Amino acid sequence: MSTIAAIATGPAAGGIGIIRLSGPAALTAARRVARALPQELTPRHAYFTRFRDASGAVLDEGLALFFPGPHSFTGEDVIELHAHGAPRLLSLLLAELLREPGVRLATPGEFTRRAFLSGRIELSRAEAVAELVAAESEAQVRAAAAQLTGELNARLEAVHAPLLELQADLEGSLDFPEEAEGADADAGSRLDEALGAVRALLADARRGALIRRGARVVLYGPVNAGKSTLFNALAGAARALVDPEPGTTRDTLEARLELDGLALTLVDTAGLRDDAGRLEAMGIARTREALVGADLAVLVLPHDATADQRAAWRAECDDARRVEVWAKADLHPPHDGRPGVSGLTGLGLDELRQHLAARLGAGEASAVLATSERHLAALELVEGALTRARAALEVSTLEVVAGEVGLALHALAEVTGEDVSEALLDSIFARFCIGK
Ligand SMILES: Nc1nc2c(ncn2[C@@H]2O[C@H](COP(=O)(O)OP(=O)(O)O)[C@@H](O)[C@H]2O)c(=O)[nH]1
Ligand SMILES: [Mg+2]
Repeated sequence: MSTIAAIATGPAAGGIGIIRLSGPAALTAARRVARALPQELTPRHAYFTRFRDASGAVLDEGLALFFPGPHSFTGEDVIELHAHGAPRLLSLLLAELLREPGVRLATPGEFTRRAFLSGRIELSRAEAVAELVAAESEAQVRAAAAQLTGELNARLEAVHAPLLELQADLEGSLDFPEEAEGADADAGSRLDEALGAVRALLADARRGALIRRGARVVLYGPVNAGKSTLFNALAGAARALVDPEPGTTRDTLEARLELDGLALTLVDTAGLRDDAGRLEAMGIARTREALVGADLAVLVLPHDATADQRAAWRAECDDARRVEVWAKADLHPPHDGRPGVSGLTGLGLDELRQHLAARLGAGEASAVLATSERHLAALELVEGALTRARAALEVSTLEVVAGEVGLALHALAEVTGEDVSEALLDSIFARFCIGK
């Protein structure tokens, strides 16, 4: 097994810069630059030491820590050298370490990959490290932390273990129909229970995926309703042009904001109208595209909208993803239960923010699972297989039921990493940065 080395801290200058080494040659390599380290090192003890180049000239002073395997992050001997966070200094030290035979530069995520391969952490926790490092919003941090502490794994195991037992019982019934008579009698209720747990997981996972990539909220409605004014007010900057002339907005405009810790992309769109000119019609086509990809669409209504008009605008986006607000509430107080907002005066904006946050499940971030598209796809496979197993129990043979349960177990094992291919590992760890 080769020894790997990398700068573990970010590429910019900072107070502290850390170089990490993992593998059998970690300690001998570290001694090339930290020559004064004692012969016997106390594990996890911080040694103050000088760092020198090959000629013996002092480059810096800092700390060296030794984490002997198997009780280290990777399960191998790990050394951390804490120097000052000067990028050029760190690359000089790293170059010196790489001169040690058997030591090479780590590939992206290789430390975490070794931690997974040595059984120190489960795959979902390894992925959580990547999520945490890439987190851009508070919700992403909290969700990644929950995954890091093994919450996802615990919930997967709660589905996996009973299913494994069920499969054993089903196969027992198949192999020895006489002895195992009735072993599958409660298969229906056991499948229902597993299905319930998987569906709950899936719901949280979908919300987790939303947090991960950030939600898209699209403002839409007729021309001149006040969408761009509302967009600017929510974005906190005069990003979109606002004008009494109808059809001012043609391109879709995006602004990034954080709502209750949830990363959010707000999209302003060209207003809907029938008699639009050529350019404006192209803008309206973009509005429709934006609506397709929206997690939530805010229909901005003018006070004088007719029932027919409202029905037509509503038809642009399904009910489940739509929120309706009355615009220009400073001029025209809302006349049904729907909230009124004014981008101009700020009236009703806090309520709108709260409403959007609640609809998107922000704030509940701590209960959310930081799941990737990969988890989501695997959980959908599990749900599909269990649903088919449940149906097969009524109309088909036990072989078919057992087959579907087997598929579900296989998909679950892929999430936990029990049963995972090299190629999948490559694609997962490719998302890491070097040094993690
Ligand atoms: N009084 C008032 N006027 C507004 C409000 N929002 C927009 N307007 C005005 O309505 C016109 C159209 O606004 P705009 O934001 O461009 O609407 P859009 O076409 O839906 O993007 C502009 O003259 C705005 O100043 C509001 O909340 N109150
Ligand atoms: Mg506009």
